[in-house]
Amino acid sequence: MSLNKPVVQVTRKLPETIETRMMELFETRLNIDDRAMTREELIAAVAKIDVLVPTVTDRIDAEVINAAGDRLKLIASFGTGIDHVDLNAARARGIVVTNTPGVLTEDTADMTMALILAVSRRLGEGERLVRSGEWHGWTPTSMLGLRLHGKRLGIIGMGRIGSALARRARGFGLSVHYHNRRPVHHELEAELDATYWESLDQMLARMDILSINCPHTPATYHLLSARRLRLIRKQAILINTARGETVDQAVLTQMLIAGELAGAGLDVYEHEPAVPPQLLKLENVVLLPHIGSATLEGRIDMGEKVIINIKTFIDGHSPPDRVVEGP
Ligand code: 8YV
Repeated sequence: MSLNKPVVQVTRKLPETIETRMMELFETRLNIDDRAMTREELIAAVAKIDVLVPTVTDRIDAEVINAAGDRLKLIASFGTGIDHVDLNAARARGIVVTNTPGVLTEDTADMTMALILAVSRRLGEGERLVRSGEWHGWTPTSMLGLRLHGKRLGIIGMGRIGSALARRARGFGLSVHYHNRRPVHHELEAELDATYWESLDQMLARMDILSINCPHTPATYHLLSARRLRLIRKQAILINTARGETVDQAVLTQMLIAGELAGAGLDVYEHEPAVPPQLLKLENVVLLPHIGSATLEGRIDMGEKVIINIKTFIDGHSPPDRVVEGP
């Protein structure tokens, strides 16, 4: 593509510095009031633009992609997970797709560790108790939690975020285990002092804490199926800062209600922004509104990656964070 000022549609409000730079560089259509674009608005928009900058809240499926005009050549997504874009449909139309990997690793690992601490030490419950005015003072046996030091953490997906979590976990005295399609490089495995499990089933049955850190792909949809969830020890806790679709949420909810799992920390859900109402009533569950990467620094870094991807592409080069190659 060789366009001086491509028409770029941004679907959500981005940090101001990013929006301003995009206005300088491109013919940018911003979403100032930050209302999610409807399907009809998306379909109408893609017909007349060169670049689409969607986020996780936009479903860029085959219908949207097929409504694109010939000039739409790049989908530069704002975020790392790319499961909201139909990559096959983009490939078939010769549209390049990019994401923003690497810049939200530390923030998401921090939030995963925060959820591990919150669930094991009952932070949500304690905070609610104090705010309710019903706290009547210290007792030796009230609000007892799970000691982290010496426990086993099983990381499902040892990519960038999984490795960053492992580094933090070691500082808390957790022993690190992981399941991945392949073992990580032996130097990294030694640095993290991590134990590899080829069999997810076997790892699930032995851990005190499990954390999902893999992307959502067709292969990881309901990776934690009903059968696998039932392999987890009753005393264990489950943390998910990846994607809700990696877990059978209905079964997880039932297990938490029935006390077949000690607790859960969830930042993501299967049908966001819907959260199963039964979860809202449970004390042993900490629920967050998909804020794993929500730091100002992270959002600016993500925006800068989007700009670099668009700029390199319009200058005729291959953008650094290609997920789909294009023609
Ligand atoms: C982002 C995320 O905020 O990047 C991801 O994969 O899940 C989030 O942390 C979101 O995707 C922005 O579109």
